[in-house]
Amino acid sequence: MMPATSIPSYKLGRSHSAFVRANKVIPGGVNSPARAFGAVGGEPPFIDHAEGAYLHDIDGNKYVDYIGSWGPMIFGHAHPEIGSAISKAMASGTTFGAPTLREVEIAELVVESVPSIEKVRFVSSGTEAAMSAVRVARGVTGRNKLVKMAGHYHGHIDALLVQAGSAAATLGAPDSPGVTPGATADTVICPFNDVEAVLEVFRRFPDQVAAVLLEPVSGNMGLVPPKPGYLEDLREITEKHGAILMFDEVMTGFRLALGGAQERFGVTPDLTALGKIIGGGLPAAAYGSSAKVMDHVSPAGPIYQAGTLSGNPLAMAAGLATLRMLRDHPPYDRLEALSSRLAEGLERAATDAGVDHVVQRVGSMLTMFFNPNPVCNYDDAKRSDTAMFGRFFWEMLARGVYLPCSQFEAAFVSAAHTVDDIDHTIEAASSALRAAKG
Ligand code: KE4
Repeated sequence: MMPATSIPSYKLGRSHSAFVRANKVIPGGVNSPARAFGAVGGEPPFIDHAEGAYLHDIDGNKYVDYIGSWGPMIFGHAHPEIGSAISKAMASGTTFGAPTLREVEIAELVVESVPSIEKVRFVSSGTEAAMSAVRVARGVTGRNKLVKMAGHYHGHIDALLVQAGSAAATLGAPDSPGVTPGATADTVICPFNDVEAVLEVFRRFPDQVAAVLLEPVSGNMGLVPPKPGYLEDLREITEKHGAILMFDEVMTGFRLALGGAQERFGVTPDLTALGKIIGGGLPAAAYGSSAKVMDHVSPAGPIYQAGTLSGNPLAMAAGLATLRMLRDHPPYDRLEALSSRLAEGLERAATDAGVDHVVQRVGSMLTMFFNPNPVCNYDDAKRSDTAMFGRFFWEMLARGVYLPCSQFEAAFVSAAHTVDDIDHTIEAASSALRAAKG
């Protein structure tokens, strides 16, 4: 049941009926598990419409939105420039199954913006981008082993749906029915921020590691930054062993800087996966690397990858409008100011409420862990008080603030948020923390 909240006016009547109806025809009532509130209990509001920094549900509740569709909405919802780009593209048709100039224009912008990319291939989801990039890494190195970090998520790819073992570096075991032991046999799991564990993998599997794959800044275990020097060490180790360093920047790309985490931290990987923001709110993602590596990809080379709606004209229009705004009117200083104000405010509110917490932030991505200690990896994150998070989440929702519905997700600030929105959020947190603490 939904935890009690102290706001009587808050109701989810129509959303409840919608959820019951949805469960009859859609597994779990949602088209992606992250939306189902499994981590916080209760049932999700059904959204009617959104604009700027705000979501409106079908019961008339309004929320300051910190999900931003899990990252894409860096300029907020229903941005007029993006909307008109989509409408204009729509008037010319929605998909052709043939190349268009707009795909070239956005590809040129990606190449211009992302340090590791000289050539890029568009696909339709972050999963597809990461899956294709893994195939390229294995194809160009002729090696099979893949190093993945515990707590990192790269989409629902069989080879990457693996459980994290307890030892420093463990061979992956399937983390979902339907994933075969063979699919994960070549995946090795390491703790994030642990260079020694990665060195151990190269000692155990000499000349067998195709790639080290990671979120350069973790968003999928909550916000966990790389320790100073960690990314640089991985760059050096992979260079030395002829392995590919692959950054999954589906979440951090174009968000932490125009050139993503690799620009912000000054570490250039060999392969990059992109998604979310690159589609401007429509389904688009991409993967890219040097021209030498990417010319191994079909039809230029033998590594096969394809997609009916890859480079879809509407998604390219939305993405191109978004990336051009990011390049021509960069919002990063604004995002930094708003996000640091929010992080400091949450920190003060939790300290005043006497709640164990740590607020971790990089740019406009942040998480308040209900944890007395800094969170440096997945084992640390799992020691957080997730029950407290669930109560806090619902108290905030009832106060008109929509946080990511899991302790193990990052919140996103958009350029559409205002100082008033941030201050409202901090004020709501002050009372929500006391209510949740009990
Ligand atoms: P998609 O296939 O969902 O477009 O992207 C998968 C993916 C790949 N890499 C990273 C770093 C990601 O964060 C994601 C997807 N992120 C989740 C939220 N943590 C999407 C939400 C959902 O699954 O509904």
